[in-house]
Amino acid sequence: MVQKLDDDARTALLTRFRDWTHDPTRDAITRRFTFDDFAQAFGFMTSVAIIAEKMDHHPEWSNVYNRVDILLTTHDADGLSERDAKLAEAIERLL
Ligand code: HBI
Repeated sequence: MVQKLDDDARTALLTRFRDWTHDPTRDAITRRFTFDDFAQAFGFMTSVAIIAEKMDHHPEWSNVYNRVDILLTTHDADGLSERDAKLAEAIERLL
């Protein structure tokens, strides 16, 4: 069973992922990605989708033209877990 991060681990995650915003109501991290056009945005989403499937950990996200808004949280833990850090790390590597 995946465990929710304790306060120290959460602080460390929020420090590491400075470009993401903590959503305390969901205990999640969110970030907006903006691309040159829809094709670039959708290509990014395709890459993230493949990574998410491999990790069996999936984002909550929305896309409007060249913008992709991603929210990461672990439903099974009802908050942030190490899986969210791993997926955020993998997403940042795509940039
Ligand atoms: N993705 N964000 C997120 N949180 C989960 O708890 C989660 C998931 N993807 C798949 C998954 N859990 C499976 O392990 C469970 O649906 C069985």
